[in-house]
Amino acid sequence: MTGGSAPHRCGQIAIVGPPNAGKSTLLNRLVGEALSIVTPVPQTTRHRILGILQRPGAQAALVDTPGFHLPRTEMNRLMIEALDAALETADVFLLLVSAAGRRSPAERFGPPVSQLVERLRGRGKPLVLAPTKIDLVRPKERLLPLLDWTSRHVRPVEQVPISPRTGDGVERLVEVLLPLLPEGPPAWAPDDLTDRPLRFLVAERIREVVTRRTREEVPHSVAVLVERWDEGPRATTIHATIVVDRPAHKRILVGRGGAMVRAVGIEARAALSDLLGRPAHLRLFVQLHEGWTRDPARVRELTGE
Ligand SMILES: Nc1nc2c(ncn2[C@@H]2O[C@H](COP(=O)(O)OP(=O)(O)OP(=O)(O)O)[C@@H](O)[C@H]2O)c(=O)[nH]1
Ligand SMILES: [Mg+2]
Repeated sequence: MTGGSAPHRCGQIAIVGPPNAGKSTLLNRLVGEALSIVTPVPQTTRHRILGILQRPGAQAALVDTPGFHLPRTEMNRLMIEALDAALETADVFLLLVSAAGRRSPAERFGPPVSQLVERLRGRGKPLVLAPTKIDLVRPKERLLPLLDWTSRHVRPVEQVPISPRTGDGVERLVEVLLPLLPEGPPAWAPDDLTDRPLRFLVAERIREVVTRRTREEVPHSVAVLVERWDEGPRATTIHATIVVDRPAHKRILVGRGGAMVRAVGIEARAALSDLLGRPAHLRLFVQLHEGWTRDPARVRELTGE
């Protein structure tokens, strides 16, 4: 957005797509801060995460959403609720679908992505499509059948192939998105990055480390609660509990002689010092709440939604 006489634009962009498409990686790149957690495990993002893209003449509130999937547990259902809430308030939809691998366009856009596209269509807002992970597509001509198929079947207002990881295509995507926002004065202070409280970002950083270090079903059964927070003169001490829903998962997370929880603590402490901009000490506990992912009241309590 350049040119002194152009009107200021301000609005919301919902970043949507199937799990693992690179939505959170893109949000972090656009905001320039690791706000939303990124892991190789599908269904990492659970909440609506808002990051603010600041450009001369425009502000876009980018809403990262949980990957769209068919809900199986109470937690899944809440994740879809978070997605629907983001669709409700958005001015523009940005759909991310991975272009990596050998699946045909029809396979990529089969269920659950087709169901997501249906959900978007009914709302009459502009849809921009960004095929992602193009660093894995060589030669680039291999993108053409996908772009051709989607322009006929999904009919976005524009398509921009991107790599959230390398940044390839991301500036072009911003140039396409900002003019689609409604005119309006700035809604955020120039240095605002997010509307999520620091406590939430801290809990998510810890969950990111746990998710990266554990496998199978464990990441999906983990919640992190920040219990206490002491600002010391030189360091911040954070007391947090990692909640799991099965005895076997507790055994994995504690590890032999406490090795796993200790390793998580060391890695998370470094990430938290980074986030807080001062030394952080972390006291971590592992607690069993059997079956919490299936209990609506517990899910709300433990995920803070
Ligand atoms: N090669 C490659 N990998 C990427 C790219 N973007 C993201 N990834 C990786 O893909 C995985 C998933 O990325 P996320 O950003 O967490 O994906 P997401 O869409 O937010 O996933 P959910 O929150 O589970 O819905 C991570 O391991 C990322 O590092 C990309 O452009 N290229
Ligand atoms: Mg995510």
